[in-house]
Amino acid sequence: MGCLFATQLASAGCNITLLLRNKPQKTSGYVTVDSDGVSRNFAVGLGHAPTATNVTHLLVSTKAQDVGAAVRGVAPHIDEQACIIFATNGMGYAEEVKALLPRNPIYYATSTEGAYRLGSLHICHAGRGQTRIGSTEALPPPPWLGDWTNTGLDCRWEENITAALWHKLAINCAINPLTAVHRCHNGDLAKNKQLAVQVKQLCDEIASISLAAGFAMTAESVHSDVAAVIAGTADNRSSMLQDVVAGRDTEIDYITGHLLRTAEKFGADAPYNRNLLNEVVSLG
Ligand code: KPL
Repeated sequence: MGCLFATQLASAGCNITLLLRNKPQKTSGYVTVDSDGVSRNFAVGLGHAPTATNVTHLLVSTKAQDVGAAVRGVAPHIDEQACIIFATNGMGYAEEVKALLPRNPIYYATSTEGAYRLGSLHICHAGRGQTRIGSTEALPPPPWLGDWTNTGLDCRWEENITAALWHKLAINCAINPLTAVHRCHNGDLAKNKQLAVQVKQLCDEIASISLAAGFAMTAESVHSDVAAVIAGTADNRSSMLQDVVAGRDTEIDYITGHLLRTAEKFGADAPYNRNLLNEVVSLG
């Protein structure tokens, strides 16, 4: 998603530098985006966090478990006004950043755009969706929102981004861990009767926790929304399954882990989600 946003913002006239995990050989390069059978190259700057300078807007699109390290790497080079925008799955990863950079304004982006990696700096923009951006600190829409709405993507301001992030978390809780444990496509969660029963059990718990935590709309719609996402992404392998297959750490602590910490806060129990978290942890 980082490459997708970077290329779209670059084409809207923003000065973009991709901060790569490993130090790049060059200071500029191209990101290739395949979309509707056409490949397009977008010129971007290339950099490395420890040498980054003049960072005014930091878009963090790492895995949730890598957010802290990624921001720590750039922190010495960004000033107090620099905006931090998280485009990351899950919830509960921003606390470490807030402790590190207490004065910087923080925003969140949650997206249903479909994009996957084909290679280094090469992605496929597979499906159109919507990106909602908002603040959990009651900040007003920032001036740079116009850069996002000028991209070819459907981007809009979201007044209640916490509810939007929670809704995405609820969907991910019901789909990602189960597909990772059973190494199946999203669609198998509806096709396979036993898995469909498990989805229902997970959703029942997610609905009760959502209600207790004040997310009544998610509580009401989670069963049907999960069914719709399973149908709409039937041939996909969830991001958590891809992490497991690639031997990477998963985002389970920021997805089901966050759900369970919220449940605990409200004195609720969620045994199906807890067992599933333990199963995913034992995979690694
Ligand atoms: O967001 C996803 C993910 O894989 O992380 C879903 C919606 C489950 C699509 O696969």
